[in-house]
This record gives sequence, structure tokens and C-alpha cells, in this order.
Amino acid sequence: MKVFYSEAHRKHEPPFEVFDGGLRVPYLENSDRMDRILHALSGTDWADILEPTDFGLDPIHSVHDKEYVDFLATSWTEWLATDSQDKSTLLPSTFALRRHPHKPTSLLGRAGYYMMDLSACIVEGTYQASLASANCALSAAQAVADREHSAFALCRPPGHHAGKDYAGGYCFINNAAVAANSLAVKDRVALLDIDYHCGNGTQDIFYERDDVLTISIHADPNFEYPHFAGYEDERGTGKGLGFHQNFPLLTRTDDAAYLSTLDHALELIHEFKPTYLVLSAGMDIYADDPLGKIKVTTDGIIEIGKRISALDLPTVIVMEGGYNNDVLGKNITGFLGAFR
Ligand code: SP5
Ligand code: ZN
Repeated sequence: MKVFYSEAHRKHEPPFEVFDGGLRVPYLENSDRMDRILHALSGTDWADILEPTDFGLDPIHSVHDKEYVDFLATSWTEWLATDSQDKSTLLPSTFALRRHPHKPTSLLGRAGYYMMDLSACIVEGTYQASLASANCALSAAQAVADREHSAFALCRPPGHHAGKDYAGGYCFINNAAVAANSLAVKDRVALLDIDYHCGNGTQDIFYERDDVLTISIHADPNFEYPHFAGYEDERGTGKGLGFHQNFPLLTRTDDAAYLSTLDHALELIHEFKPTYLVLSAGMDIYADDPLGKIKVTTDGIIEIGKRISALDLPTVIVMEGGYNNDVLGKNITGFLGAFR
């Protein structure tokens, strides 16, 4: 299997994030995640690790607002020029509620406008890492368009919380959405998101479209991040109505309960008759994930891979979350193993 991976993520290493109630904790979405996965992949005889192609900004601008991408590109340099006391990472001081007409020009004003929470921390390497990550997803999409049955984009930072004009949840550019959008120019695409958290960015990006079916299985947002998207009655709007589906899960969800929900999602994908499948593959559904609260085992993750691959669709697999670094390699190789 072709695995697209870039070392550019290493300079995106924010010193901390801010948890519920204001606790500063070491950044969970760290480089070690990639090292664990690379190590596990190197122990297989089927992973072919490749540098991504640089697709430039056009495919990114066709998903994300240009001014938002410009903010990602320039905010670090602007941040260093401020008189802020702690410049270790850029985070906002207020959050735009999109109820007011003004778009500020100051750096902190734009940070609040373009950032959704306190976990998408910008540091020096964030923009370069995010571009390389998107190029991994685009390269995997191109490989599948060129007749690979499946390809894996080992993306870091992840992408599914990033919307057209906002960063959030460790995500800056929506890698899976950029990949799906590149394939949707010619073909029907289904995007299935199995990360533990609702893929709110993906949901927003495709909400008004009928050419990309988006389905997300995730922890019920009523109790879990991102809280404001991912409810069952959010089904798309305009001509996109009926082309989005959320499957919120209870905390007690085990392998059997997860798999029965997955089967419903897979039926919808089958009925849509897509040419391609893009998978947002988060491993934070694992029972011992530090952010996840559901009970899916490694065997469960392997079975999820088998059932998705039984759709027999050309599949672009995009790395999203997963924070139990000790088992991340095993879970990813088990999952990908089902697609070979
Ligand atoms: C890509 C991805 O998986 N992003 C997830 C971002 C979630 N960040 C906010 C987590 C809320 C923290 N709650 C902490 C409870 C720890 N016991
Ligand atoms: Zn997640």
C-alpha cells in the first residue's frame, strides 16, 4: 500500500493546549504519534512510504477561504512582532460568534475570527506542516484515481475539525475534504469519518453539496467535543439535504454496538453508489484513548477496516486523531491491513 508521509510535521510542535476549565496540558497531537505509526509500518512487508507531491494552493483554496489560508501563512511572523508576554504559541483572546458584521484586521482579532477553540495552537511550523499534510491527502487521492485500490495519507496535523474559514481541534487544513473535493471534480465521492469526534469541519464544508455524501460516526456532541455539531437531525441543507448523516454514539458503545452503527453507515454509502470513498480514520475510538470515552478494541478496529473494505470501493484513507501512542501503531497497521 502506498503511504504518503512528510517530515514537515515535525516543526509543528505546540508546547501545550488548553483543556476544559483552563488546564494547560502537553499537546496531545504530537510528533511521537507519527513515530509510533512509522515504526509499526516499517515492521510490515506491504507499506511503501512515499513523499507527497506538491499540488500548490489551488486545491486548498477550492475548499478553504483565501483570507483564512493567508492568516495561517502569516500569523506566526505577526505574532512574533507583538509585545505579548508569552509568545510560545498563538491562541486567540476572544472567539468570533459570527453574529457580528466586522472582520477585524488585528492579529488577535483575526485569531479569534479564524480559530474555534484552544487546541489548534499555531507555532512556527504550523502552516508548512499543514500544507504538507494536505499534500499527503491529495497524493493519496491521486494514487487512487490512478487505479491504486487504496492509499494511506499519514497526515499530521489532522484535518476534520477545520472548516472553510476556521481551525480547531488540532486541525488547520481539512485534508480529507481537500482530497474528496479533488476527486469530486469528476466523480461522486462518499466521505466516511470514523474519528471519535464529530468531523464538524467536513460537515460544514460539504453541507450544501449533493456530490459528496458525508457520514460521521462519533461520540454524541451533547457530551463530547465539538459540542455544536454532529447531532442526528443535521442532514444537509439546500440541494445538500439528505447528503449528510451523523451517527452519535453513547459512551458505553462497545465493538458490537459500534459495528452495528457502522453497518447502517455502510448501507447509505452503498446506496449512494460513489466512485470513490474517502475515510477520515481517527483511532481515538480505541477503548484506552486519553480523549475517547467509547470502548472499541483493537480487534474491533480491525473488523471496522474489514467491513469498510468489503464495500470494495477505491479508498483514500486519511489519518485523523488517535492519542494513545502506545497502541497507535498496532491499531493503524491492523486497520490498514484490511485494505490490502
Ligand atoms: C483530530 C482530533 O481528534 N481532534 C480532537 C480535539 C479535541 N480537543 C478537545 C478535547 C477536550 C478535552 N477534554 C479533556 C478530557 C480529558 N480527560
Ligand atoms: Zn478525534
